[in-house]
Amino acid sequence: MKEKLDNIIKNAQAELSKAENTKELNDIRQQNLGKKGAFTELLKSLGSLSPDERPQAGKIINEARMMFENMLTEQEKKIKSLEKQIKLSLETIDVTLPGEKSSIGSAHPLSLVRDEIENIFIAMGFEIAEGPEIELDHFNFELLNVPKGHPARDMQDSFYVDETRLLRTHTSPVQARVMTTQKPPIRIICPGRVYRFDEVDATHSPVFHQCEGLVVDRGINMAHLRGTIDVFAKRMYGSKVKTRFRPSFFPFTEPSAEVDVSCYLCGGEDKNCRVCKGSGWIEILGCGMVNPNVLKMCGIDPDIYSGFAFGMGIDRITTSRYTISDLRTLFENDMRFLKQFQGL
Ligand code: 2NL
Repeated sequence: MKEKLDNIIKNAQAELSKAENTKELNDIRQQNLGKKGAFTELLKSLGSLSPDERPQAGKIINEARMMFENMLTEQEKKIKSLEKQIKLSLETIDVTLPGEKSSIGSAHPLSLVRDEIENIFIAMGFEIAEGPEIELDHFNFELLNVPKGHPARDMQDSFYVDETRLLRTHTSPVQARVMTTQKPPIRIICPGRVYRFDEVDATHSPVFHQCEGLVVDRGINMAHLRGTIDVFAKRMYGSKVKTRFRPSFFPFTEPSAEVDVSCYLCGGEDKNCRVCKGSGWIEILGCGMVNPNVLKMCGIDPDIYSGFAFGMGIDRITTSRYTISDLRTLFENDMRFLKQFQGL
């Protein structure tokens, strides 16, 4: 018995030292401890011994088995660590390899034009004001002298969210909010997204962008409006351009005007000019003196204060500035289009 055990141990030791991976190790485990394993067979053979020999024999078999199990555990540790090392060496990361270059985006043409407009007015002492795109009809219409029943409030023209709220149809409500919460002097511009019920085509979109402006102080008159707009036009389109005011109508201003700038491309010289279509003038904005009713409704005394306001469409300025023939390209986010503005 002793001899048999010594043999098993010697054998196992030899096999274990040759084992190179977990599979081989498991085979050796099976060969010795499995159902037909060496130790199992020996334990079975105990039955053929006499009762007084059995305890002693069982004891040495178990001791030998424990020895085997210890050897197995030792070898298992070695193999596991070896296998781990191999796995790691295969997974090595070369930290000196150059990284993957992530492409830097570019400003959207609408943002480029908005920034240009903002910078011109900031230089004249204006501040930028912002407000919600879902607006109360109180700020969007009521305070701006557009009473219930006015055609602009029709469901056909505006996106209503419920009875009292809609997607703002202009950025004027931002200015109305400022007038109700701040004391003059007020000098602000309000760029932002606005919404009107419109079919989409090359020149119309239900989502578009505006920049409005508002000045309220003591003694503000039409000359201030004229001068401010003229400086804006010259900084935006070049120092050579002239501006002209034509009478117009807006419910929130009185008197009101539309402003044209002399053609920055042909100066009125080209009958076939693609920018001014040969007229020599390009309409750029609408404006006027803030209607005293509007001042009053916003909590400003029209006997003390007066103001001027203006509004322009950013989308149309953008399409003419960059010769974009279809407005829709501004909203499609096609990278082939947007990449052309990289670095501008
Ligand atoms: C246009 C014309 C305009 C205004 C906007 C305004 C705002 C307040 C009070 C008075 Cl809070 N007026 N805004 C005034 C005149 C014209 O926009 O053609 N926009 C694209």
